[in-house]
Amino acid sequence: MAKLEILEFPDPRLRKVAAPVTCVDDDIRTIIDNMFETMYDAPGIGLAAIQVGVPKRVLVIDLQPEDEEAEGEVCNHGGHEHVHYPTVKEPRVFINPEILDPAEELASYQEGCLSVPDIFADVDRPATCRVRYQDLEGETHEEDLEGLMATCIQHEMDHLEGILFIDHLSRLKRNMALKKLKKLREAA
Ligand code: GNR
Ligand code: NI
Repeated sequence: MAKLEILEFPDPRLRKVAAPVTCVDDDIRTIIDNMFETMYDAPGIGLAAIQVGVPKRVLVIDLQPEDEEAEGEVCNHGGHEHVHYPTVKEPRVFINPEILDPAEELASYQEGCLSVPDIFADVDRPATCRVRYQDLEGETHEEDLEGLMATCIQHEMDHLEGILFIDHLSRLKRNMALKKLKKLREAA
């Protein structure tokens, strides 16, 4: 496995429309292995192949949910007591994904993007949707998604069309985000 370089805004390669995968072969499976290593290292909950310079319609996602069956650790910062559980790995691969039946109802999540580091903003998207995709064997599946998974797959699908989450913000909020990104880069 190898960690890959993540392209960052305003790299023009992030604006390309990714091409369908015509054959799910070992080359694609190697890219996917490397995408997982890159995503876990970042760390992030999703990654589109285009973010590592591969303009193909491939996504990996792992929401790494907390395992509430496991023993939690009580934590007390700022006088606010809560429990942290260890996370479990739930790696998901989506090849040639298509979004079906997006809900009219919207949900708002604070999004971030590994290609727009350290910038976070609320984005409204359809609260639920269906996804059709191929797996590592090239088999086609369909699945209903909700919550963070629905948001994340829509964020990743945008990457396949050359769209970034900052494109969904009002001009004022986008300009604020880009100003902050410039400042953070100057400080680094
Ligand atoms: O790590 C990520 N977190 C995230 C949070 C809210 C909505 C979407 C995401 S995806 C992002 C990783 C990334 O940039 N994927 O393209
Ligand atoms: Ni992203």
